[in-house]
This record gives sequence, structure tokens and C-alpha cells, in this order.
Amino acid sequence: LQGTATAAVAATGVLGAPWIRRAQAAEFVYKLGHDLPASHPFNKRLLEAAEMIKRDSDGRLEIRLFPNNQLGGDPDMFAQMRSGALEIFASSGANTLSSLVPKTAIWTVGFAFKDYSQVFGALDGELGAYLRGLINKAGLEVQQNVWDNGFRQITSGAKPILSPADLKGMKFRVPPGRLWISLFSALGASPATISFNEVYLALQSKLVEGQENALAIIDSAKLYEVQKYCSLTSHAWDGFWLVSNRQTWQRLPSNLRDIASKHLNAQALKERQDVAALNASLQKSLEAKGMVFNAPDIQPFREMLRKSGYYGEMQKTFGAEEWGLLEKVTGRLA
Ligand code: X2X
Repeated sequence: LQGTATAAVAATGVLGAPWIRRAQAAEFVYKLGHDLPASHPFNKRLLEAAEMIKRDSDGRLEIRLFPNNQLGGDPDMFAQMRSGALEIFASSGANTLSSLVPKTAIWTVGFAFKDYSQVFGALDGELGAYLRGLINKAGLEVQQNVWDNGFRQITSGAKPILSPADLKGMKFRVPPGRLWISLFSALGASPATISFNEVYLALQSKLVEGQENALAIIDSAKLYEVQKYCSLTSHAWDGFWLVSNRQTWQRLPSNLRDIASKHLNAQALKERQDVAALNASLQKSLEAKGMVFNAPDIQPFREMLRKSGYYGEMQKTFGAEEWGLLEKVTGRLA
């Protein structure tokens, strides 16, 4: 009873006690979990979205961020999201989401996208709509806009990767997701699936000798402390979908869903610009931190994939329709 009275006072502002109002819990508190460091633009833009959502919903919906794998590794968070324990999860399609919806892994295809205009041409266009349809069919709700993780580059500890020969037999970390294994096996490495929260230690202890990620992650997760070389291969682009289980998302009244989607999608566009700018400028600051860069000729890498039958295998995996949507933007790959 007392609580109700306090809430009524707070809601009307009677007695001029604004501090009581601030102490009120939001009607809906939704957690959003992801694997990137708090200092990454992804988290910063999500924080801004959360503020705007709180403001525009008059405090009814609070999105609480849990960056940096605070809620567990990606497969854990994915399971929490499916059960509804985690309301929103930022999943790389090529990573955990593909364990449920295998065809979301298509952006892992090696050397598929040449630049950002191809990436977002595809993902804001027909390919993206196709993927969201598959995600919806699997019982998940997904926000419209993909967030940018970036073009991925190879790092290593003992020697630089100048050609595929340097990858031969190398113990190499890849994210969870079968197709990451296909790609790096086809390139001759000896890939191992490791969830991102364990990557720094795995590199430091030399459980693996190399990994691949975008420069914004190599910097914000301080991977330069445990890796010496960076080869600018841009061998795959990667991004994040914001996904929820359908019941969890639909528990929100529709006006709150609209407010949340509007701001999350708008911030995704800003985050894309942040990440693209960072990835273009970070080489210098990573060099200052001791990393040694090289820009290998990527033709031998592509040639190796072609010769090993990798593209044919990918084409079969994704099927004519999805592959067609990809090649419509990238041109012929196989
Ligand atoms: O696990 C990774 O390497 C990361 C952070 O890039 C993804 O989530 C795919």
C-alpha cells in the first residue's frame, strides 16, 4: 500500500519530491548482452539509444547494457536469449545465431564483400530482408538494421601472415560457427572455435597463435598486447543483429516496441560510421602500440579457396536463392 501511495505521489509530482520519481523502477527493464568491450562504439551508441528510449518512453522502458561478455560467452548469452532470461542479444549472424539459423552465416563467406557499399547494399536490401525472414521463422524478433563489426583482419604472434603458406597448420582461433572453421581450414590453418571472452587468454597462453577480428576490436579488447603482427586481409565482413525471443519482445506494449526499434535502428547507422572511421584510422595508433602491419596480396588467398572447392561448397550450403542474392551485389564468387 505504501508503495502504491509513493508511486502515485511520484507520478503526479505532488509534494514536489522529484527524487522519489527518479527512484522508481521502470515498468520494463530489458537487458541487452553483447561480447564487445564497453569502449567500443557499439556499446557507446547502444548507451545513447538506451537513454533516448528511456526518455521517449517516459521512463517506462529501461534497456540495461551488459557489454564485454558480463553475462557469459556468446553461446551462453544466445541460450539465455532463447529462454527469455536475456531480453536482447547482439549476435553475429556468422557466430551463434547460425547455430539456430545456419543461413545467417552467409556474410562469413571469404572475400565476398569488397567494400561497405556492397555490405550494406546487400544487408539493407534484399539479402538482409531474406535473412530477417529466416530469423523470424525461427521464432526470434530481429531489429531491422545490422550493426557493424567490421572487415576482419588476421593477427599473429610469432610471424606475419604474408601468404596462405604462412597460415599452414597454424593453431588459429575462430568464433563459434561452423563456417568459420570451413573458411580457415580451406586456407590451410588449424582452426579452433573459442568464444570471444576467452580469446585474450588463449592468445596470451599460446593455446592458439593467431586470430582474426576488425581493428576496432583488436584495439578495444587490447589484443595488440598479445599479438605482434596484423595482416590486412579483410577476408570477411562481420556485423551484429539485435535479436530477442518473440514472446519476450512482444511482451512490450507496441508503442514501446516502436520507440525501442526506432532508436536502436537509428543508432546502428551512426555506429556504422564510427566503426568505418575507426577501422580506417586505427592502424597508426596500433603501430604506436607495437603492432607491425602488412597488406598482403589477397589473390593467392582467394585462389586457394577457389582451388579447394570452397566456393562450390558454400554455394551448396546456402542454396541457389540466397547465393543469388549475395552474388547480385558482389558479382560472381564461385
Ligand atoms: O567473437 C568474435 O571474434 C567477435 C567479437 O568478432 C564476434 O562476435 C564475431
